[in-house]
Amino acid sequence: MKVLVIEDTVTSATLVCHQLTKMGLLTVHARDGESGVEMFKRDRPDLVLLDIIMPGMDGFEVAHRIRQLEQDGDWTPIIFLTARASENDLQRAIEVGGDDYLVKPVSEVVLKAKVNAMRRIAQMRSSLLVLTRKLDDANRELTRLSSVDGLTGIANRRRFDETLHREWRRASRTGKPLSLLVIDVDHFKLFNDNYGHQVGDECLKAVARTLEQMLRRPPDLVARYGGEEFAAILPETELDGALAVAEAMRAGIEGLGITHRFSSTAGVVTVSIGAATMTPDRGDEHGFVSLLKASDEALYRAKKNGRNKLAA
Ligand code: GH3
Ligand code: MG
Ligand code: MG
Ligand code: MG
Ligand code: MG
Repeated sequence: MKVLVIEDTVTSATLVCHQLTKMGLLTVHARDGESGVEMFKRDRPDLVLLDIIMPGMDGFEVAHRIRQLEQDGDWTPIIFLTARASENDLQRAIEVGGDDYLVKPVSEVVLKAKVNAMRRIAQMRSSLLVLTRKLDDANRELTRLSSVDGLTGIANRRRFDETLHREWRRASRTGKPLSLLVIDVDHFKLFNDNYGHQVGDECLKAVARTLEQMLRRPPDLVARYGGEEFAAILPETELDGALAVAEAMRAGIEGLGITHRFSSTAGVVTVSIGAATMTPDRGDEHGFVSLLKASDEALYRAKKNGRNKLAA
């Protein structure tokens, strides 16, 4: 711990520095306010002992400057040294940012008590800062986890719902079309029943990764909607564009070549995709339900058409 003593009277400074050194503390001494501020900048001490009456810049001004030099979250304890504790002086000492005061000549016992008290406060304060930082990190992680699907790592249903609401509202302001894809793995019950749930899980992860790779623009989002069903939100996208993304997804999943001998489609895992596009009316904030319904109905048609298909 480094202590900066700013005191113009040499005898008083020498005594205080001697006492501090005996306590095992490192001391630096400045003989006037100006050099005190400079030393503060250079040495960044852990504690400042500050005389009030000095030629040139007095202790009040020095304390004020030190508080201005501190960055957000910094705090260096300042203990004033005063010849007589007048109420006026103490009042000002507090106003300019002082934390405590010592009456000269400084008693070794009182000095020790006050330095230790400041040290304890500083330690508690830095523990608190560390804790606050950890809490912030934990909070961020919780926020992230609350929007991520645990199995596949892509967006979860909650994030999907929030995004759909938001994008629908945005589209209702901008008058731009909003497209939705609902993607369902074909005969996935048969896949699970024959290859096992664990292989099924691995399959879902691969499907999710591939679907995400097929997105084209930053605002596009694909989420695990539930079970073996996924959904993609494509803002400012016409049906043509949505179908192009859907076809890339369909072909991409088929191209993974995950064997599924029990599927009626291609001998590999495939998906069926329902697409719908709507341009919300101005001020229509809740019509996204009809967009979901239209995509679901399209998905049903894709399934009926033989699976591994798109429908709109
Ligand atoms: P369809 O082609 O008509 O969609 O048939 P399907 O078998 O895929 O549809 P169904 O809805 O009958 O079955 C879905 C299956 O998906 C049921 C369940 O075993 C499986 N499933 C849902 N969630 C998970 C999961 O998290 N992991 C695994 N391994 N399987 C899941
Ligand atoms: Mg003085
Ligand atoms: Mg299915
Ligand atoms: Mg089904
Ligand atoms: Mg399903």
